[in-house]
Amino acid sequence: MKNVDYKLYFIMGSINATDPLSVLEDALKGGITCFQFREKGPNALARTEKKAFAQSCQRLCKQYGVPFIVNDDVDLSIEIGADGVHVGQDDTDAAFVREKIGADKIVGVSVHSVDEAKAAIAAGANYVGIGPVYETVSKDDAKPVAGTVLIEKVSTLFPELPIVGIGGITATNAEPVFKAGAHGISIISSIASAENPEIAAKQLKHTANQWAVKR
Ligand code: TZP
Repeated sequence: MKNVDYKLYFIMGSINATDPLSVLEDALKGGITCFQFREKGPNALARTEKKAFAQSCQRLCKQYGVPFIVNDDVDLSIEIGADGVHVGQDDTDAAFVREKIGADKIVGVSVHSVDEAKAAIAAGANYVGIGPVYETVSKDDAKPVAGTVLIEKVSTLFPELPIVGIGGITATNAEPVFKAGAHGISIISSIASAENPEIAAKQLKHTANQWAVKR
């Protein structure tokens, strides 16, 4: 799992769509390159239901050859053999995640400062998420809108570190995110809430292909 393509990184949980599995399949058909299973919030699934839903998402991702990353739940990721784990600053410690899931899995960390990016690298992160770039409707406790300044700083300091921008990103506002140095864009609503998620993903992929720097 070393050469992961983070260009179009879709994130979704059961609360983000009325028919989440069909949205995921449409997103996969539309060309997403990475998927994060993010089962969070007051109405999120738990225990056996969460595991069953995760496995259904994982099966679809496997079918399309797309990495399947679990948000925060290290035990679930190990239990089902996920490709990696993504953690925020208030979640499980990234170094602990790395130790538990092993060197060949993906560890992603959300960061909000250069120091947090440095700490993520030291903990063994494969990529960092930076945002919210724009206003988001998908995270109640999101930090204030940050624009692309931190993406630019972190990509200048650590040119080898894959960065994904997150928060309110659409096909029409993604260009500055790539121009700031991001390898990819992380998306919930502009795919999950789209009238046609497959077309939405295709449009985002087209934009990403246009602006992502060939590395
Ligand atoms: N972290 C920062 S913003 C955000 C997360 C999980 C939500 C992104 O969702 P959307 O709908 O693409 O703004």
